[in-house]
Amino acid sequence: MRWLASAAFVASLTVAIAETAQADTTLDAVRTRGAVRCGVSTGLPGFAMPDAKGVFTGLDVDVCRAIAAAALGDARKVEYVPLTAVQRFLALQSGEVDVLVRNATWTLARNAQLGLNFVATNYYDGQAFMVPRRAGIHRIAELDGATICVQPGTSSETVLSDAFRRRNLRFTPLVIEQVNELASAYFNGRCDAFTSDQSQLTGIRSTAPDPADHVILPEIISKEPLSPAVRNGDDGWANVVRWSFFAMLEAEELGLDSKNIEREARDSADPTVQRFAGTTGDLGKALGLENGFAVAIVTQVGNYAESFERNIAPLGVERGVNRLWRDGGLMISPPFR
Ligand SMILES: N[C@@H](CCC(=O)N[C@@H](CS)C(=O)NCC(=O)O)C(=O)O
Repeated sequence: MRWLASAAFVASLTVAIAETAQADTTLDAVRTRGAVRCGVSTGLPGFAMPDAKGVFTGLDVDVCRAIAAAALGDARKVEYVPLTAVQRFLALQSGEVDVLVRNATWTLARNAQLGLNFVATNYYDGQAFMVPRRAGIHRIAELDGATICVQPGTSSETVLSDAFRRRNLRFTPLVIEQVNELASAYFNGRCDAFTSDQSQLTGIRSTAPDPADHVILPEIISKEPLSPAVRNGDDGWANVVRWSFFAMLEAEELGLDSKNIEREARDSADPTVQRFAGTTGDLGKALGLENGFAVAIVTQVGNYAESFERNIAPLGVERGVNRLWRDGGLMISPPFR
């Protein structure tokens, strides 16, 4: 019995030593590599979309860039790894990406069963339905018996079946993993409706031959707080990701943006701005970063409002609940002190 106990102890010690020898926090690995590996959507307007040259832009992409600005001083040092909904969590668990910023809903099961740490909601969304305008459908109740396009591996699948069961409605799902193929199936009339988070429907509608041919029904059937995620077990890295995003929110709240941040960092007499900019205190150092990490983020990426205006507003989506808390929205950064 004693021998067994000590053998188990030695075994666990060996594992612990081996892990320490690998050294490695995700931040160390990112520094050694010289780039942040960021898991993003394969192509979703507003959130993560490659242009003809393969250059990604979007609200989620800006979080990847903020992390790179914080960790490496350069927002361009990101390797984008496009992932479908089915692939995304495995890619994070296996270490293929350092962080997943892919309109992923923060849920209990993903947190606890998949071992993922959701760090901060960067967009509050909710699930909705898109239908062809000519179908003349105005309410979910009119979708009884419909064929519904939905991407596999998403919370949209479960929310859809719950919503229909609750209403005693029937439906046939049409599931296709690649979002562009799923969108074509819907645009070609293979399903009566497309369901996903409202912002994503707006993004997909913008790729229609004529976006005005499609309407998004006003009923919202779920809450979908979309959040960047990291693996459990590396709290230091979770903090880097979390505070990189919060820096974008805090900058907006403090009235700092990409145009005035350098001047304010130099001249401001406001102690809150000075601490945020790292000209006083050691907040960056506490995260294992440069004290000026927030300045790097705001200079290179901008504040949350700038990112929203650049990426989401062009789709015709309003700030709504994604306004700052002081403007009546849900977006709040904990204090930088
Ligand atoms: N927020 C939901 C849905 C996320 C999702 O994957 N939505 C689809 C919309 S159809 C998407 O973004 N697809 C983009 C892609 O596969 O690249 C979740 O976390 O499960």
